[in-house]
Amino acid sequence: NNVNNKSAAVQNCTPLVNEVSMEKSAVAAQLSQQFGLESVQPVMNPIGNGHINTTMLLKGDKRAVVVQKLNTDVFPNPEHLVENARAIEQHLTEKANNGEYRLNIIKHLPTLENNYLVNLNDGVWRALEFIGGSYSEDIVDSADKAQAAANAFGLFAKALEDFEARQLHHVIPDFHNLAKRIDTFEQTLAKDSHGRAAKCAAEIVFCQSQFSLADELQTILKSIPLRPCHNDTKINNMLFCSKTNQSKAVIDMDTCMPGYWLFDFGDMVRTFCSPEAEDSLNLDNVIVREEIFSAIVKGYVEPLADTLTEQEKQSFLLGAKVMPFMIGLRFLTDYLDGDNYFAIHRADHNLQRARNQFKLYQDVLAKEPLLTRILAKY
Ligand code: ADP
Ligand code: GN1
Ligand code: MG
Repeated sequence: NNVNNKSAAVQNCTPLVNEVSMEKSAVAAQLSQQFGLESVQPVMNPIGNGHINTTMLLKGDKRAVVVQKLNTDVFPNPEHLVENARAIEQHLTEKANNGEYRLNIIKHLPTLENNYLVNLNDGVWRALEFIGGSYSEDIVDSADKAQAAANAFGLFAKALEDFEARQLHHVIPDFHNLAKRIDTFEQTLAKDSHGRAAKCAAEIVFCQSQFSLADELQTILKSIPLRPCHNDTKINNMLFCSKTNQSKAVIDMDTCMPGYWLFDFGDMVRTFCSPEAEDSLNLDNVIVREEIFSAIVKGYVEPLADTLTEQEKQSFLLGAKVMPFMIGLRFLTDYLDGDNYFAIHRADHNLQRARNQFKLYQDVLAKEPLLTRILAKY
């Protein structure tokens, strides 16, 4: 299972994404046959840097598709995940047909027998249309690109404005419930099943000193509307066009659920603003770049201008604090728990990620007056 895959990956210091417990060529042949690629010798190689699923590009003689082995520890009900994503796909397609959505739409591909999931010995797989001429990035290198990516997430949110959020399954209940994340952290810390608490005493004390953020959040959430949300607006969940560097497609609909836009805004701040990757050890350089923050506000708010309530806009800064803190807390929890959730590629990887996210969170706090002024301008 995934847990074993992860420890093996760490021992050998090889990326988890390369790990497919069945012979890779056998998986490629079976998927190729099921999804009708009509290929004698399909080739399958990892793409992207996602932490959860195993994502591969499956190349046949005539066409290529993206295939993903779903992480069923994280998504115990893959049928629900696919139903959610397909409902959104269909809604976006209608919008695109009416000229109200201009981005590419990631479509699930059916098997020859018209199923969307394939059970192989090593797990559950699905196929997605491959968006060619595109690339994803883990670090944003210019304000223009930050604005383009934020605008894509804004267009996505706008297009889902009239989507009935209640029809979505709660694929991961309490995904952005900070109070629950804190409870889980405290329980994991009390167990300290891998004897790691002593190695991160300073991080534990720091995050415990910030728990009042959860109360602040609970209060604000009472004043803003529940919306259909993406819930994972990290920069590598947006594909850029290779030719124009403009936004091409919002991807990774796995966590689309009812939620609050402050989280989608906050996750962009978390993943666009720092010039360092989420797991960088160069903590001095893990900072909020103000010009990138401005670009996110501009890009995201523009498509939502008619819809966004004043309270919602005011809640965005809290989102910018909550997301780095909450993801840092989740990384630290997973570290204490023995790395069962996020794919890791080296020892202490989750601890390093947690330190990085807490540093970013501290820089958001330090720059709060400035960031508030930037938000107020739009
Ligand atoms: P995860 O759930 O593991 O984050 P994603 O769906 O985000 O998986 O995919 C991981 C990476 O694979 C993306 O960041 C992107 O680089 C690439 N990718 C995923 N889907 C597509 C697609 N349909 N077309 C092109 N590239 C894709
Ligand atoms: C995971 O799947 P991916 O890599 O896009 C995680 C997000 C975290 C992110 C941290 C289902 O996102 O919640 O913010 O890692 N997804 C899930 O990088 O837990
Ligand atoms: Mg992803």
